[in-house]
Amino acid sequence: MQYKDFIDLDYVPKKDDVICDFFIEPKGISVREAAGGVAAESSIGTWTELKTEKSYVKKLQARVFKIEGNNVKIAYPIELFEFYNMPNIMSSIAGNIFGLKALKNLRLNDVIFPSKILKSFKGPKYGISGIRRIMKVYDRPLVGTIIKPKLGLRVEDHARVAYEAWVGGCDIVKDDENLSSQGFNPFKERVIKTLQKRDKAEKETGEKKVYMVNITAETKEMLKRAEYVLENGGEYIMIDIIMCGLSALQTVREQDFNLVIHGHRAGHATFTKNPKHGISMKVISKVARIIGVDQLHVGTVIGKMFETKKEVEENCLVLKMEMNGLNQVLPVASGGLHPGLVPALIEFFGKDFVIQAGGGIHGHRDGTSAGARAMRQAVDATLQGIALSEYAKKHKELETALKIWR
Ligand code: RUB
Ligand code: CA
Repeated sequence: MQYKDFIDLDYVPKKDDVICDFFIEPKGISVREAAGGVAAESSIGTWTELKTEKSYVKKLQARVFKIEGNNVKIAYPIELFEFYNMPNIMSSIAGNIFGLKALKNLRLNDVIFPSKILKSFKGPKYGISGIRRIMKVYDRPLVGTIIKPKLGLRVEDHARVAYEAWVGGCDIVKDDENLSSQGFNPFKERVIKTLQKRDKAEKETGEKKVYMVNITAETKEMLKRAEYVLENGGEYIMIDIIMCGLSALQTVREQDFNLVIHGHRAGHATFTKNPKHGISMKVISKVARIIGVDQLHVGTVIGKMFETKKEVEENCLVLKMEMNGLNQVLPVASGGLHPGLVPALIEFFGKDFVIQAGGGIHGHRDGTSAGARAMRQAVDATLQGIALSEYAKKHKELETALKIWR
């Protein structure tokens, strides 16, 4: 078969097909031929005709069924994939094709997975409703912080900063993505001491508090760390899902631990940032949900990260839309956030999300507790429909925050 044989604009996709939306910019060939090349190289074809081809193999070909400008839709027969094997699926639809010389740019913008594939994965164990049950918070966004400085704090200081954040009003305290078990802050000691502070903060505030421990490591080590968190009374783990990989995430989810999984996406922008090339965060969000994260970073619209409003909207949509009964994933807004941005965040995200701020809490002039208080005040004001500047007149932490960050 040649590349052109993979084009069938009359084809009507079957309900079990995997459907991919690509943006294709060819180099030296037509979009049509390039599209055929993508379909071929991601299914049963290659650059030349083959003597080993059989008629039963041809039945498994992918088909380009729509070309609109540079946007191309390709349908893949479900038999091409092993169910419950996301690396296998992604190696086909997001694999070798990205390296083809005849393509200047290629971007996988969306994938529709048929229900047979969706059903084969576990999906989120807790999701939005499970997290709300654990937190006993139903009517407002959750407020979280990342301990800063992100690296370098010793265990005692790390635990103390966590405590200050909790008593100030944070629901969630999390490790940063690059803190694992360094000499200055070993994992086990950190878990014990920080969870002790969580207990103290819970007693003092009467609120549920959680510590999201970064277990990112080699896969077997990650499992040990997850067990350690569980044994010591933790409810949450965090995984750098891009760097650990889909398979590692699946291995952790597979254990069915009673632990909420927070997906950090450090590194995603290596392939999500260029709008013409790579894989969209929408696809990553879907895949992470299917495998089973409970919450995931999705961008902020207004913070320090690059994503457009449309991208963040799509990320949230695929985390929440009906998908074969999979639980909904809680979106996490993070990156450059501070109290002054809360009204815009709530307007965009609604109530079901985490407002997660590092610098925007620990950078408060009066310290972490004051920063956390300012954040909770901003949430309270916004939900009561009161302008922050007005609320700040009687809430000094918010007043200070609004002066620091404009
Ligand atoms: C934010 C932070 C997170 C980023 C990740 O810290 O540490 O790792 O949000 O980016 P700060 P994204 O609040 O000090 O900016 O959420 O886009 O994946
Ligand atoms: Ca970080």
